[in-house]
Formats: sequence, structure tokens, C-alpha cells
Amino acid sequence: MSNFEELSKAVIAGQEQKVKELTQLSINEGVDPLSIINDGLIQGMNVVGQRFKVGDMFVPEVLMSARAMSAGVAMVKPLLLDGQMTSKGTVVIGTVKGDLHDIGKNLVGMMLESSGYQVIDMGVDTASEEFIAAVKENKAQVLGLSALLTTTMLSMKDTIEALKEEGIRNDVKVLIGGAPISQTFADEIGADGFAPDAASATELVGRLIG
Ligand code: B1M
Repeated sequence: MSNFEELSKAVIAGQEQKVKELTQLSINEGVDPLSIINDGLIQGMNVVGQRFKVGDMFVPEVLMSARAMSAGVAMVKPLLLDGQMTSKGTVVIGTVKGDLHDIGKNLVGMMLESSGYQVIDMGVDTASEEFIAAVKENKAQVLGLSALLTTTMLSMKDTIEALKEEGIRNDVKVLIGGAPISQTFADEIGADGFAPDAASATELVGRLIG
């Protein structure tokens, strides 16, 4: 088995220590840092995303894989030349005002990051003005809103209206998700897309700005 295959397998298995050891081994052998990320770490996370989507992996396992992958990426990142780690685009993501649920949002963020997007995570209980400031400051192509409560999902509409008032609605694609969210609701409030899970969200971002 190649180093990359072993690395991918360790990511899939969520073995953080093994990922660190294998990443260090590759670094010591002089393997191209970008290949370690793209051919080893991200390959593993791609498999995790697919398995999660079809129900073969569950949240705790996905979080362990994401943590293992991030540990490897953190070791390799300092070795990359400036600008070598190109981003596919910038996504501002957060849980909407009044809502403190962040497990799903974190999964979506991690999955996007591991697929090569720059992710600006606004955390939880984020007001429309904060989203707008972050979109402007980072020139984000996508704004991802997460809500888990039927009471807070309504503030997604407020954020979309606020984007219109700021005159930047056409500059950014709005993707929404969370347990109570549906495609019907996305259509109702004028969002650009809805994704039921993290893997679909990553695919959708690719379609929206690809
Ligand atoms: Co709360 N909670 N909670 N809770 N909680 C729910 C959502 C609830 C359905 C439980 C229930 O009653 N059956 C219910 C909401 C009812 C409703 O509105 N209809 C509820 C309630 C009522 C509350 C409180 C009001 C309880 C109280 O205090 N009385 C309170 C509210 C606090 C607040 O937010 N202001 C509250 C608090 C909490 C905890 C803090 C204890 C904790 C959150 C911890 C945390 O997130 N750090 C919590 C939890 C854990 C849950 C449940 C049990 C699990 C949510 C979760 O993490 N799921 C939840 C019940 C449930 O959903 N079954 C519940 C796992 C996660 C991976 O899935 O978040 O759906 P999910 O994310 C998925 C997809 O939805 C999608 O991808 C993710 C990955 O596949 N997705 C996106 C999510 N965001 C996306 C964004 C995208 C795209 C896809 O694009 C941007």
C-alpha cells in the first residue's frame, strides 16, 4: 500500500495519531506537501463525505475523521509555498441569530474546507449585519446559513432581505440548511440552494460557483 493510501485510510478511520505519524513520514521522505494534502488527506475525507451521505458513517465518526485530517493539514500547511494552496472560492458560514446549534454547521464547514474552499466560520447566533460584513470583507462567493429551530429559520429570510438592501444580493449565492429546512422553504425565501447534508452542501457549492 502506498503512503497516500495508508494516509487516506487513517483519515477514514479517524486515527489522528496515525495520520500525524504518516504525514511526518511523508514530510521526512520529501514528498510534495501539496500531494500529501490532495492525494492523501483530502482523498480520505472525500470517501468519508460519500459514506456519510449514504448513511454508512455517522456524525461522531465524521468528526473524528475531520479532526484527523485537520491535524495532518496543520503539519503540512507551513511547508507550502505562498499561494500554493489555492482556494476554490470563499464561503462565509454561520448559524443564524438566536440559534446555538452548530454540530451540523461545523460538519458542513469542515467538509467544504477539506474540499478546497476557504471557509470563514461566523460561529452561532449570527446577526444579518455580521454576515453581511463578513461577505463584504472576504469577497465571499457563497453565504451558508444554518438553522435548527423552526423559530430561527425565519431569520434566514431577514438576512436575504438585508443582502438586497445592501445591494449585494447578486454578488453572493445563498445556501441554506439545517433539520427544519427544505427546498420549498429555500424557494419561498429566495435562497439559491438548499442542501440536506454536508456532502450535498459541498456538491451544491461546486455547482453554484463552479
Ligand atoms: Co436542540 N433542538 N435545542 N440542542 N437539538 C433540536 C433542533 C430539536 C429538533 C430537538 C427536539 O425537540 N426534538 C428542537 C427544535 C424544535 C423545533 O424548532 N421544531 C430543539 C430545541 C427545542 C432546543 C432548545 C430550544 C431546547 C431548550 O432549551 N428548551 C435549545 C435552543 C438553544 C438555541 O439554539 N437557542 C436547544 C439546545 C440544544 C443543545 C445546546 C443542547 C444542543 C446543541 C449543541 C450544539 O449544536 N453545539 C442541541 C442538540 C444537540 C439538538 C439535537 C438533539 C441534535 C442536533 C444535531 O446536532 N444534529 C436536535 C434534534 C435533531 O435534530 N434530531 C435538537 C446532528 C447534526 C449533524 O445534524 O444539525 O441537522 P444537523 O445538520 C445536518 C443537516 O441538517 C445539514 O447538514 C448537517 C450534516 O449532515 N445542515 C446543513 C446543517 N446546517 C447546514 C447548512 C447548510 C447545508 C446543510 O448550508 C449552509
